[in-house]
Amino acid sequence: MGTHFPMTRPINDTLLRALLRQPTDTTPVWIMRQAGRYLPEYNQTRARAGSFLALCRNPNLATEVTLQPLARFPLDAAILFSDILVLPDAMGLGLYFVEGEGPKFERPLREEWEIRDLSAPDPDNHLRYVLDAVAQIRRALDNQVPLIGFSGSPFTLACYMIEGEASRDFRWVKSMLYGRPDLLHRILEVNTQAVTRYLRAQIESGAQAIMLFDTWGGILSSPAYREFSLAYMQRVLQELPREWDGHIVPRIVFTKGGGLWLEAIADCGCDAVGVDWTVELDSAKQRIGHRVALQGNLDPGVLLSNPDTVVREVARTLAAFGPGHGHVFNLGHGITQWTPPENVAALVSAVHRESRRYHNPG
Ligand code: 1CP
Repeated sequence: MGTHFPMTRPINDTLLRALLRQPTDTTPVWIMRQAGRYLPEYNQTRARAGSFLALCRNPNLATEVTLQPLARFPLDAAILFSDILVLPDAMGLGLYFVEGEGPKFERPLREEWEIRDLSAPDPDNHLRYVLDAVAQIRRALDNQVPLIGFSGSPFTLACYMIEGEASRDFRWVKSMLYGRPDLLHRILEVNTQAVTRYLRAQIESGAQAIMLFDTWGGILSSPAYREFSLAYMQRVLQELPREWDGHIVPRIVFTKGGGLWLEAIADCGCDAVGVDWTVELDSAKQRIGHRVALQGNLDPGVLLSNPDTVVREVARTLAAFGPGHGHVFNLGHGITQWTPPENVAALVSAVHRESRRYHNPG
């Protein structure tokens, strides 16, 4: 195991160092959904694949689109091209996409027997195409920058599995949470095991850092967040190997809308906490910066403006974190499909240029 990738560090390891709050010369930057519809070359490859799911299921094409943003911009990390919903798909829920409407499941979890029947898939078997993509991307990267693997959080996956599609009100999830919490806990148990196995398999295939996307934890009350989302992410992180191939595998946890709970999130076993743009980085740093790194948090809407504005907002974000290590620059959520690529170029170069001053000793 692990023999394909002997104990080498990427040539550019600023991401891994920043996640562990070690010194770097600049602030590393990557962008959530950096491979995606704002890039014409992505749309071309997706058209060649036939559909988004076909693209995810083809390791050659998944590798190609993973590398596309890195060919354009000097980003400090690659992120596996896939989707959080391929895991429930491997659990038999039947993922499909309706053009213009987003992801849906053929068999959402509504009946008690469906929930009792649910089980965690074997990633080596049912998610082989993802693991093959991870290994192939690592080979293609040739240790230039580290590769981030990811999964949805147990709770965020449960939201899609129960609603059967994107939701605004989460009526099925909330009615189960308050009416039959035992059933929701049963789903979360299975998801926890599924996510743990899936992330471990990604690490063993070559992922050098991992991220839990808890996109919907922020819809919960504070006590419900701890009970139904955070507790299960903590269990995933407890079960994952801390090191692989002689290197620590840093963990990022991102709860969108989790600004109220930063202290609790910082205690869940992660190395870095992702923050959205509603949080000020200076106050987040004061609250938890002595324990974990911070990742974020430019409003993706800034990228809909112009390069000068982007540079100004980048400088403001870097200044909010201020001097010192342990900041990974990112957006506060995924990049939108209407982003002009030249604004991304301005963002990446501004982060590298403007951040030097905050890393100089003395
Ligand atoms: O039409 C297309 O080409 C599909 C658009 C798309 C893309 C590019 C989807 C459908 N997923 C992705 C890729 C993706 N999804 C990545 C790739 C790696 C990267 O470059 O960053 C990642 C990390 C995700 C994760 C993901 N999928 C999340 C968590 C992060 C987040 O944005 O909050 C969620 C919630 C999803 C579900 C999903 N998949 C796709 C869509 C449009 C959605 C959102 C559905 C909704 O609105 O609820």
